[in-house]
Amino acid sequence: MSGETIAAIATPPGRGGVGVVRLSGPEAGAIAAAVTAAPLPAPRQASVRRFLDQDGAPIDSGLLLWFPAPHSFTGEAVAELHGHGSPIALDRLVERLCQLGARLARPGEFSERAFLNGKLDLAQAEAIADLIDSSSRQAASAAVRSLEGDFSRRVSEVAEQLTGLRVWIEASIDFADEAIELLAEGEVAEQLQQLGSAIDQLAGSARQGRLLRDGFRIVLAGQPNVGKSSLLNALAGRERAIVTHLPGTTRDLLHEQIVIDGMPLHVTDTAGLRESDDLVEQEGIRRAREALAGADRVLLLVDDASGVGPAEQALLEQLAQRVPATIVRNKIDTSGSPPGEREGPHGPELYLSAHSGAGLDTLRNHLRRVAGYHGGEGLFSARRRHLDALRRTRAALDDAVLRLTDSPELVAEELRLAQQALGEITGEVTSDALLGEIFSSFCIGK
Ligand SMILES: Nc1nc2c(ncn2[C@@H]2O[C@H](COP(=O)(O)OP(=O)(O)OP(=O)(O)O)[C@@H](O)[C@H]2O)c(=O)[nH]1
Ligand SMILES: [Mg+2]
Repeated sequence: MSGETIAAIATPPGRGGVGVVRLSGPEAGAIAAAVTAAPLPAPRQASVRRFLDQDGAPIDSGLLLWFPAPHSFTGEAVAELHGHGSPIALDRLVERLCQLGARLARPGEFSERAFLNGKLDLAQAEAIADLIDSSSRQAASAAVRSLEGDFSRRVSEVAEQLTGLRVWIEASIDFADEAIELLAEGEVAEQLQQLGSAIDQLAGSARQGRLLRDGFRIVLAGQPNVGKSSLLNALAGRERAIVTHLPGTTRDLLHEQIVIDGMPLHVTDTAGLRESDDLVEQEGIRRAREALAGADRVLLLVDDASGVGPAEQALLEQLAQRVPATIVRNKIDTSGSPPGEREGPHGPELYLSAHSGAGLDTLRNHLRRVAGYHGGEGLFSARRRHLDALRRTRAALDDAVLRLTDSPELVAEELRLAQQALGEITGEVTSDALLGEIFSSFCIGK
């Protein structure tokens, strides 16, 4: 537990009805009593107080809440000062608290202390940040579920099974000959397989959760004038991008966030790909190619009347190994093709019209499907870090299976690695670097 008392404004910057300042640490009670020049109120009961400057003049007035340790968010002594949402008054109040012995909190420091004091595990602490940053209702409820421990519980269940198996194998190492027989009997193999599928299930849910949190990145690409910007506007439901009949209208990358059934989608519109002498356009095309490389999926637009030509084929070949692509045949309102999804020589092709909106629903369903999104019900939020830990857990289990014919010591070692990787999710196993990385991305006052 830290000896320092920290202070920060907990409400968002700007003006509002109420502004909250939090204090946490051993001196929180003394500092709160000093700034109000009054005794502390009864624990967890709101009392009206004036918040005073060094001369005893009021900075603001409001409610004081007092949470003696360990019954607080951080597990330390905490005081909350609920004043008015005036940025000036709140700044002055924090300044005064620092004069009285507190110091400014670093980003995420309240949550970090809550984690270090065992009030939350790491996945729950991350879920607080994910709830605050969530960009759809489904993402918000998934984050709440993680915050309430749904994800951590499922991780712990698997971790317990893993511990059971480890104990058993490590105990049997002492009776070496029998241990090898035990391993060979197939029961261990079966348990390892069960654990493997439990991890796979967990990873499946976590992937959905990560999708809700981070979204799916699509890049619209194609030759000039095929209707990339028009499609961006149609998906966004507003005139986000400039559309003209002139080829080469879009130069810069344009980003737009849209939500399909709760799944956030980051859509990037790009400059039409062609040979150009124009310096600005050349740079736009360079950026377009860069954006393509970072996409989860590329929508390659063509005019339905012309279809896929050599330029598109060349691009598909370049992408082939790295980024999956869907061909979108736009402008069916002039070509006369019916809307919908049909299999073409280069994979699925979507027939639609950015103008009339025909076929847009098929596109939305297609995007849900290729993102692997099954709807937000019952999900918990998860991060890339969690998926990575699950992947390493799974790899160690696979290695353990390979070692079965080898030696029980090596099986035991792989299981230890598996458990360690799993423990990183909830924070049983952590490094200072990892904690620093996680909590520094939080905002101040959280
Ligand atoms: N008939 C018809 N015209 C379309 C459709 N979509 C786009 N257009 C027209 O095609 C022209 C080019 O549209 P944009 O959306 O600017 O095309 P772009 O691919 O963004 O073009 P660049 O930015 O130059 O690469 C405009 O005149 C649009 O009105 C469509 O579905 N049907
Ligand atoms: Mg454009």
